[in-house]
Amino acid sequence: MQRLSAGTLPKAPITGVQLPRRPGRENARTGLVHLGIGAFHRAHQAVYTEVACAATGDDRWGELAVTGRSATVVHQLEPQDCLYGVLTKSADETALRVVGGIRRVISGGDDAGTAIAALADPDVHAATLTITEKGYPRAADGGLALGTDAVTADIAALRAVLAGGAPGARPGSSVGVLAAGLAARFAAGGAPITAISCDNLPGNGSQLRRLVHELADAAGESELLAWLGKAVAFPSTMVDRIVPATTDRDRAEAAQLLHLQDEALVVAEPFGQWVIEDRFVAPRPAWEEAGATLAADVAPYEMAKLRMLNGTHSLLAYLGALRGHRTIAEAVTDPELYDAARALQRQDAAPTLEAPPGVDLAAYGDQILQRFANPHLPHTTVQVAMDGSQKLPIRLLDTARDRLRAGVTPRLCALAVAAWMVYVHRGRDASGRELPLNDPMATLLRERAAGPERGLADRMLGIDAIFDAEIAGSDDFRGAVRDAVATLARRNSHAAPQR
Ligand code: NAI
Ligand code: CS2
Repeated sequence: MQRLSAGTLPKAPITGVQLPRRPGRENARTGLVHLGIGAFHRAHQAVYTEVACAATGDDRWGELAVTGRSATVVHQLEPQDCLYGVLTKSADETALRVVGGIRRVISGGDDAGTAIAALADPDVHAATLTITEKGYPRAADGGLALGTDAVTADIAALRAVLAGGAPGARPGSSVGVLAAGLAARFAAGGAPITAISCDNLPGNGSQLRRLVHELADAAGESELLAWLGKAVAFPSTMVDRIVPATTDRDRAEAAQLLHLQDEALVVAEPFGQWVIEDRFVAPRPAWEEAGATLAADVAPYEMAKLRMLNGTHSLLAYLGALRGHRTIAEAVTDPELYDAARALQRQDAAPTLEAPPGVDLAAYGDQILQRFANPHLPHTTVQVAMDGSQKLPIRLLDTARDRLRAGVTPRLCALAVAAWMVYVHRGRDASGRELPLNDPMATLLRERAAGPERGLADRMLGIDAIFDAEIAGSDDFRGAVRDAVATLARRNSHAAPQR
């Protein structure tokens, strides 16, 4: 079967497939840079841009897509002239849309210079990022992780750009690539630009702004720092669409519809939501034409989503994986786990939230559980389980802290945390199937998890990069986690030995 490309696209069937509708794809100017071209961006922001440009005829928004480090997506997209499909799957629909907004894809490692030059281009008015929670070089207090190799390289690269771009000074992180690009933009005249984090972080725009500003400050570049404060906006966003890693089965299904092989396919649920803080200093695509919400305050949307959806996702991922459920859909249709998930939403998360305008939190939570149950979306428990050291503080411990301050013990948060600890400790599910530990802190986690299950909670709660003094110092929370670990141990007592 031929591969999808600009040359073969005309051979695609005209029914059953939505083809790129934006005018003059071949001559669209590059107006956007995306850092972290993964599955989610292709199924979310890039689709909003595609629909917005088709609706308005605006041809300013071609995109330069930059990977984190891996060149895999480069090899998937480049031979396809950066065309790819989004396969939407649910009980009610299977639909394939071919997206044509990416004009070029490069590796953020080898081609950082190209990304930096693009960010300096006055025709580029916005940058978006989906670099994962671990892509932000933060210290425990949320500030810049000064002294790390990545940040040291970021500072050197930023200085090199301002000194005329010494060769070889490659940034150490994607935030460093952004900062070096902004420095190049400043040096080239300083046209305003908006940098938009689309990662699952609370106050993601403010966090990105803080890191970029602290990089300029650490480099001693006071004029750049002053310019950043005036000419670069960092709006926060809430982003939502379940986009699992693509499987070969997905690719085969899409090939049946497209009659072409698409190695860059992404798969997603029908639901999508994008709430963007209306804080822009430069032009942008008319994303609201595609259903995005521009809001003065994104926080209520962000917190509701991170705590009601992502926190519940993690609870289901760890409890489900330990029980041998391969997918989130299997886990959430397990009655006991469904009840635990709903209780986490209603007893722990919802009381900490200000409902976004017009949102009934109970109904919002039920809709989330229905979305999780989509049997056509192979979202695996182990994929959601990855990077727990980065995710738990955001989606469970912030909730727990608020409940403790209200004088309530967050038992479901404690259960989710305990399930994560047992997941790390056992490394196998009830049937002995290995549970992979994919986490930037894996070495430390394995060290702390080693040893008898008794004492596991105390050993893991001692990791201060994850559990701050308030959480670790709470006897109520510690007791609840210990009890939950003991309960899980009794449940899985027949399971394979620890990792
Ligand atoms: P992915 O694995 O397909 O892509 C991740 C991207 O981030 C890749 O370009 C990778 O090169 C880059 N990356 C990974 N580690 C990095 C690091 N340490 N520094 C810089 N770049 C790094 O993952 P996907 O599905 O695209 O998700 C990415 C992020 O999008 C998530 O972490 C989350 O913050 C956000 N998101 C994902 C959703 C989903 O359902 N997949 C939904 C909502 C938000
Ligand atoms: C998931 C998220 O992998 C995970 O951690 O919880 O990627 C989730 O699918 C999205 O946030 C849904 O919008």
